[in-house]
Amino acid sequence: MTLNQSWRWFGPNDPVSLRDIQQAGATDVVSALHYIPHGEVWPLEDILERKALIQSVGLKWSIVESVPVHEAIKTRNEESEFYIENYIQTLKNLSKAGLNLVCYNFMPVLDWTRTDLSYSLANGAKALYFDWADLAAFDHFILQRKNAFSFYSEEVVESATSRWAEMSKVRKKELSDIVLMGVPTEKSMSKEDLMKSIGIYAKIGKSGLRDNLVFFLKSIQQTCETEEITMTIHPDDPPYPILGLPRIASDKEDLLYIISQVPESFNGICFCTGSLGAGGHNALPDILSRIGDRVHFAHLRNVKKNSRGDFYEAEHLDGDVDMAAIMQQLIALNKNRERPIFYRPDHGHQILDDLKKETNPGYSAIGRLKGLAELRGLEIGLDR
Ligand code: DNO
Repeated sequence: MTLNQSWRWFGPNDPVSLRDIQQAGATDVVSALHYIPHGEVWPLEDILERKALIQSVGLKWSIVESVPVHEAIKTRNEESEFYIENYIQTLKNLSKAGLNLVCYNFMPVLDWTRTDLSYSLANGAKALYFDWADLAAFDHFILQRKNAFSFYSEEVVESATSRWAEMSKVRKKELSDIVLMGVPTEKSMSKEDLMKSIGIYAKIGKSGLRDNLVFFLKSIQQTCETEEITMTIHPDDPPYPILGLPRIASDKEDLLYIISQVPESFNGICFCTGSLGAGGHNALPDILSRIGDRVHFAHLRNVKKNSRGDFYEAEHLDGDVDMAAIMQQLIALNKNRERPIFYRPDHGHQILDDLKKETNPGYSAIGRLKGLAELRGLEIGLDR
């Protein structure tokens, strides 16, 4: 049995069509009902409609990414019970529709964070970039968080200050929009709401957030077990606390903790090589060797970091992540599975015709097509 190649599709508004996905060589689709506000129940008929649409071209909707976890659950405030009930109902509806592999994250307020969405590479391709000095500039000058600069190294503060002094108005606005942006096609957050959340999470801290995750998992456990649903948590991206927000899925210790607290098999992991790989503290083959039996889904993507921890998204087989080593481990893990491990080429460069098109950041067609082709080749070659 080979690994399963899937592809993220944002739905009918995605500029990448289902035909494109098929032509790119994927068999399975990763999708979500992004138009439903976080926390609301996904109606069964909406799920079935999306499923039918995907099936109409001969593809299969196999993974739900993400069923977002409402902030009330992450902060476990007085509304959390209501939102957990909603989450459970959504899981039941997904199961009725035959969907039983779910990806989610437990990152406070912001999903993945970058500071530049069109970083130019030497060959003219565009990639996503995360720069600590830009983040510090956002934190101190735009968000104006109290003592923001005290959380960064002197070197980062210096470059943030000088960069800000020369930054155009347009770039300042762009930087702000990029940091406040969440998942493409979903709503961005406001500066004011972000500040409010930072205050709430400061009180919760890392151990409080861990407790809230464990509580959430235990609350949905019975449903997952009855409905045979596997949950896979996506690691923090980047795998560091940012803007004073705690992080609980950033490294080996975090992931082992999550498994140890909720050891039942429904509690799985989405192994994202780009998110984990952005952390200088993370040795990916080692992490995968420890948590491999819990990995049901992988996001395969590469990053290149500098000594300060800034990084850009590199080509899938280039960069700091030894993709061949990871692929070899995934192939070995997959041999003992009843259901194949799914992976998707995560993000891709904006290249060729896509440079002229409006695309969802990280999710243009051609860069991912290239990534998928390389990953498939790698798998077949290594498995021979
Ligand atoms: C970024 C994605 C994430 C991921 C969520 C999972 O490109 O990998 O947005 O979908 O964090 O909940």
